[in-house]
Amino acid sequence: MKMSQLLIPTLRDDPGEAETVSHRLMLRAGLIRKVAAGIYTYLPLGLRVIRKIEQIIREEMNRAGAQELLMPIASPAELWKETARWDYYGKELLRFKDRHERDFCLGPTHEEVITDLFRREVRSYRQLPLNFYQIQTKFRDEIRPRFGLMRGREFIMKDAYSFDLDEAGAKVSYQNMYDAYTRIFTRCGLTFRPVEADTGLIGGDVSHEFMVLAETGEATVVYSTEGSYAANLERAEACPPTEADTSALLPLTAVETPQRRTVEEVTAFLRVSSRQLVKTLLYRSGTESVAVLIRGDHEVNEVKLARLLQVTDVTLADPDTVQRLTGCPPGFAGPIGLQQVRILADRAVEGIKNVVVGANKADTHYQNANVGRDFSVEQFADLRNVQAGDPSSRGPGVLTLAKGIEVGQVFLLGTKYSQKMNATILDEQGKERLAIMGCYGIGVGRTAAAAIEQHHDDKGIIWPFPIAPFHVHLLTVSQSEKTTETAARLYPELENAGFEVLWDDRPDRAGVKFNDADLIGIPFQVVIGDKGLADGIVEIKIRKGGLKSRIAPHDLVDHLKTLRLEHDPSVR
Ligand code: 9G3
Repeated sequence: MKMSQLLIPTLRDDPGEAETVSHRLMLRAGLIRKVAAGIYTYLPLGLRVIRKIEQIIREEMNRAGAQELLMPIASPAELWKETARWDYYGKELLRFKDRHERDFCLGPTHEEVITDLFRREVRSYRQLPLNFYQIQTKFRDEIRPRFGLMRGREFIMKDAYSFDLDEAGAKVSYQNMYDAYTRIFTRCGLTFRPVEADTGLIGGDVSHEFMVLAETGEATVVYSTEGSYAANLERAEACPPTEADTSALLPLTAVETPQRRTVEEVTAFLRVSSRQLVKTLLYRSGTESVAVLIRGDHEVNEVKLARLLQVTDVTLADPDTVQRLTGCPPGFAGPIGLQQVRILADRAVEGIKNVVVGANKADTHYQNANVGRDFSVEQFADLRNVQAGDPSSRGPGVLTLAKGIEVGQVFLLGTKYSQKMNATILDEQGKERLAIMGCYGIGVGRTAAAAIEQHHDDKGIIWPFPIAPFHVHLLTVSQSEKTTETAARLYPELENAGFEVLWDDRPDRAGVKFNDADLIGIPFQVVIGDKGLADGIVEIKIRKGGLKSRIAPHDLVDHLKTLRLEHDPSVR
């Protein structure tokens, strides 16, 4: 392809709106352009990357025995009402009416639509297992779309849904997808880690997220320094404390703490460690309020709390609610004498003695408060985020925290959807059974963005060979006949040898072309100019590492074939 004939609007300067490397480089390299918040056009170069990733996904999904179909983007409300998700999701679900005033949404995911297809078309256990996938544009009206393709409102997702007769079969389907995802992200050149994830209230208990380790990731990955335990922060289990405090119980004393509300303010004022303070946080879940006790140096994990309470989400109580429940403004709530609410506590609170707590009175705290003597706790549970250095709850080692980008997630759904939608199949005895489902997603644009986060330098993108928009960037740095003729001869030779070639035939200065080539990040650059040709050579530069070599034009194709063996795992 000639660069003069492709729209590749590279930008020299940093676009102000971009906060992450991948967003910045996707705009600068002319891969994408914004149309509206979280909504982008894929320009020719960006689309080639997307298509490469899609092709890898297709190959591996087909290899895994999944079959491709394509469901509509418009989803009728009736199906979403069957699972109660029409009402469950708020504004994130983009709704519209057709000319007959019938309700629809733009599909944010397709559990309902595929389950409807399954219950209409599949009858017998003999047809199972089944796994359907599609690669399709989804819409979610995110409050805060950002980071370009990383968190868009409109985005391309590969979603897959498996159907099995029993749990054992569903587990095989799940493992099969887990393995396919491992192959997909490996082929895309990513350094990633599958981690245990929370399923929310989806039912079943198995889910993994595929996390690409990157500083700009919005997710927190927790893994053990030894052993194989890895989970996301929502899920990662805290070890209950092993040694109990054996201090003697001291007498409870009320102390004035004027205007000291936060852990920092109170502990500095009272000269105690934040580990000796127990925070009392009031949460609302549906119609109920609960108090959560947590050590001063810990943070409540709201996903764990919601799971314990068996609700979909919890929110911190507003100041008015705090005042109503405790009789004091926020910052001074405590468990002593607290009525009306259940008191839950994190396990780390169980064994500590003589702690500081709020006194349910403005500007007052208690010192030397003790569980059992001064207040009681209805239930102790793991309700906190783990911290770096905590012992692993499974196996040896201590926990390390890192940032990650979630590029894929696999779920064992069980019968959550098949039950609500009555998707049954006949078993060997002719009895109706609910199908056991799994669902599996990959963010295609996010995978491209994650690849850039992992593979770039200060000059631009360094594409992993398998997802690069082109393999060879031919740069002619003079307009002479000799240079043009050489390029025109090498171009088809390279294409015939299986290389995808982008020829920068623009009448620009060499410097501009070099900068654009580094920015766009095609793995092999070939520079053809009068000076080199006079010496009988063209120059090769490998984008990754910047290694340059000089080679006779007639040896170019063979030389690049050899280099490809090193850079393209698919030809090994
Ligand atoms: C919605 C809206 C947003 C959503 C969902 C539904 C997330 C929703 C979870 C999933 C689960 C799996 C199939 C592929 C793999 C992931 N955000 N989820 O269900 F209506 Cl507005 O999408 N779906």
